[in-house]
Amino acid sequence: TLKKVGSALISVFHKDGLEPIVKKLNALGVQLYSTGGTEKFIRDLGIPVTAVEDVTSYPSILGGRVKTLHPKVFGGILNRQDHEGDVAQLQEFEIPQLDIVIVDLYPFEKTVASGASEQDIIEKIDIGGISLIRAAAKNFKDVVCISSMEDYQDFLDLLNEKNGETSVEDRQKFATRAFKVSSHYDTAIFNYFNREGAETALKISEDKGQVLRYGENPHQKGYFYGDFDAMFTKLHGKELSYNNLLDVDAAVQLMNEFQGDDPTFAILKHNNACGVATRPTLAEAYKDALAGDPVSAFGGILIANTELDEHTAELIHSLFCEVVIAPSFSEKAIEILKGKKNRILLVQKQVEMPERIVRSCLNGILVQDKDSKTDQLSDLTYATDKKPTEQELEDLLFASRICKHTKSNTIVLAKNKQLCASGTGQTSRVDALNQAIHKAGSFKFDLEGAVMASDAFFPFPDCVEIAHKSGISSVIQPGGSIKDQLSIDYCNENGMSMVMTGTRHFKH
Ligand code: 93A
Repeated sequence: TLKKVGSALISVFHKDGLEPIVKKLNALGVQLYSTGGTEKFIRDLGIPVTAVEDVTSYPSILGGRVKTLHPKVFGGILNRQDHEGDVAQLQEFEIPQLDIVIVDLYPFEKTVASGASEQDIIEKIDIGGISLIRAAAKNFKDVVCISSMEDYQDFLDLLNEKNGETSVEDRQKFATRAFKVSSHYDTAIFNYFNREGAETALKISEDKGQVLRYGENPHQKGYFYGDFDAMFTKLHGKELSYNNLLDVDAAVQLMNEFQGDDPTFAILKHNNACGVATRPTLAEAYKDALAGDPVSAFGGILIANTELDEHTAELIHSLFCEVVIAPSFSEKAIEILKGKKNRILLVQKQVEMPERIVRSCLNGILVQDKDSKTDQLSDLTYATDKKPTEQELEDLLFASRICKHTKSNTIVLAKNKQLCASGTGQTSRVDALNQAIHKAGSFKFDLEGAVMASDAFFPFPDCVEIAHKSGISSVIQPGGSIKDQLSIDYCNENGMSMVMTGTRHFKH
């Protein structure tokens, strides 16, 4: 059921691209109605057009704010052509039937983006045009609705193709686009009005947060929102900075993986572990954690999973470090560590951390569940012919726990429950591995028999090849790459073992 068009109301902001349509409609004998500027544009083309004012017998008023908002216009669009009552009322009130509505709205978004004044922006909220679009689209059974200049060409093609006729499917397609235009338009207006709301969602009120000396850098303001005292008792030292707090967070999250283990000591810098070791005594654990990277340890954050004793305190004392965290400190240890005025000593009273992680993103926030999965022996599947030895298994799980708390992409190398080195926050996994191997070499680690943990799967077998050449004998990784088999084959051919955890531990 094709429908011939007989009349069109045209009211467009952008006149460019309109000329061929107007000419085509005129050639088809379509009666044109139009508003101020558009009417002039059409008339200047030498094409007959009727001003909307002549239909409504009303001038455009309020500086153009009301030009098409009139029952004679909307009656012409919204009437149902197969409805007796509607047809009769059209006659009664002398309302012209409108078969096509062509609108291109005031450019609201562009005006906002241009940095125009509020008054200019408000004036660009199209009322009449959006109403014409919604009315014509609602009545798509009878009316064609062209809702933006982007649709001019499609409409022209249709007019040419079907010689001015349209099917209800054609009209519904344009109506769908029209409601897309109107919803997008109103969303843009909402976003403009709600800009304060969006800002307040992130706004930091100085009275509620703890004012920090500064943010990540001295020229940035910084605040902490939380109950630090509920988690820690501060025994000594200067005020914690923004970066200290981030490091303390990273340290606590990491050491929570080692609760109940043998004495374990970790040293962190810039939120990543640069030394970790588990040993029969805390002093040994500290020594071997420090050996992991004595250079990075300078100015680091230190954390222990058991009471910090006098002997360990003596060893720590010669190191310049920002913060020392432990579940408790012996009297003697406190005395020793207080020997440096600024050194911050924290007793960690509470182990539990929130289950949700929040961070700012674009103009809002991102929220996610905490990564609370710690890889266990029972999670492992053995991918290679060769199985890891007991020692390797312990090291694999040790390395995987550190890996989980290191910035992605990361590779962690460990041996005898000591962190040998890691590659942190690299843009490729190979870079992370090479960084780790290089670091381990510079601190004289023998990687023969060391293990490698990866936070995510290996997309290619390159990492296991490089690892093998450095003496690494066993690998732990989530698995799940379509090319897993290539890495597994390489391990099999070269006497390496590999276990899969099934769990990725990205940390961005
Ligand atoms: O200010 S409006 O919201 N009031 C109206 O009644 C109205 N009718 C059409 N703006 C209105 N329009 C818009 O005017 C159209 O959406 C189009 O963008 C523009 C075309 O005006 P002119 O033909 O005078 O250039």
